[in-house]
Amino acid sequence: MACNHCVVKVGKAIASVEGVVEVDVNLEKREAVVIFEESVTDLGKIKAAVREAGYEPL
Ligand SMILES: [Cu+2]
Repeated sequence: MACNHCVVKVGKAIASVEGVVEVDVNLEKREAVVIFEESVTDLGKIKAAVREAGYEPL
């Protein structure tokens, strides 16, 4: 992630995952805080969405 455009893209990708309640992508820390319903989705699906958007989740 290099700029605010990336932040928006990653944020949208994560937000589009079913079960995600809230997402906050931080450019400086290079991290995303995601609140999601564990009965609906999991970290693997969220990371897959980030990968699909063209970014490599840590
Ligand atoms: Cu960018």
